[in-house]
Amino acid sequence: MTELKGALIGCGFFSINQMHAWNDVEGARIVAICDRDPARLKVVGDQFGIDRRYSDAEALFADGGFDFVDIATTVESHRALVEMAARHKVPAICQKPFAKTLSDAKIMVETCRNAGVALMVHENFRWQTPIQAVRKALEAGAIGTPFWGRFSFRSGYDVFSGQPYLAEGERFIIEDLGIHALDIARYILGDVSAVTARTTRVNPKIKGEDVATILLDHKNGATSVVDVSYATKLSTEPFPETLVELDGSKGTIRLTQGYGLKVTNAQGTTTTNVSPKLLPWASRPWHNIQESVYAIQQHWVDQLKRGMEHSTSGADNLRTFALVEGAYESAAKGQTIDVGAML
Ligand code: NAD
Ligand code: 89Y
Repeated sequence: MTELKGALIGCGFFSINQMHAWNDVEGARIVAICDRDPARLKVVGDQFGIDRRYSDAEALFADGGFDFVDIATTVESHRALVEMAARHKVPAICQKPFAKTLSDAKIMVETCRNAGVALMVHENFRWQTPIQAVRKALEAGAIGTPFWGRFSFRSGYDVFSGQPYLAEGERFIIEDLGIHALDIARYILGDVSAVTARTTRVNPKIKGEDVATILLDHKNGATSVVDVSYATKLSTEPFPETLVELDGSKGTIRLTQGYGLKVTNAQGTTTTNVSPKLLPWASRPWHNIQESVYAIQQHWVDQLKRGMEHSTSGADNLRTFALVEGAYESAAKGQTIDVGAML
């Protein structure tokens, strides 16, 4: 099998996971890295034995010699880097949040489409083993037709020590974390026609909202609640688990804290342990996220080789990103937002 060569831009906090995962992925390897911060470039270059190092993305693309680019920077640079990739006809993965605004995101999708290059958003939470298990149970018909769901991420984990920028933005939890839970809601219950949200900030040391409660009207008639909080102190810290509740015409699914999957229907109740694997380079409690990084990157390679669209393609992610923008607009106006009108 031909091995794809990749370049990674952005050697920060989360890129370490992506670099480890690239080592494990079959059919691809990273041949060049880029970061405008020389200290970070050196740390990642030395740790992963990458000799081709760039402080400027234009210089990286000008030299070329890679089949795809993995953009692992924070959101401010995403549009410029995706457009740069398109200009150089290089397929691109872009970290979440995809863009600062939905209109930027639409332009990025259009630019890559016009350039004929694949674009995938690194929206990895749907690739988590427990979320995949929920989807499989649903697809197997275990609870009939779902009519209600809850996708819940409530935590008191200190995310600010590893990612200090999260304390500084006007927007926080919906854009950073709620985006994943909203994507899972779409992945499990399908696309959304309307969104209603309420937000608040509990932690006085941060700028943005750290609690959000979002009501989704799904196009298939189901209703779901996406509730996220980084102000919730529990006896056993659940970070970074998304808990799921689904009620269907023939039964219920509960994904509970500690990675238990409980399916109840006419046959009774089965409980399965759907814990993620602890990959050799991973560490608890991040292993759930880390395993999904490996899964999405393997998916990138597999689909790119087949010439097929990715599960979280740029086009797909517009429909998740619209929920982020819709939730902020709803919270600001105290109104329900028509999602279809945004797309
Ligand atoms: P970070 O600030 O630690 O790292 C970003 C790096 O990008 C920095 O080293 C910075 O110098 C570099 N950079 C920024 N703009 C650049 C440019 N134009 N050219 C070259 N280098 C540039 O941020 P992080 O915590 O690693 O987060 C990166 C992204 O990953 C964010 O968008 C964040 O939301 C996302 N993230 C995703 C997950 C997930 O599970 N998918 C988890 C954590 C973070
Ligand atoms: O940035 C966030 C993400 O994408 O997953 C968890 C996180 O690291 C902190 O909320």
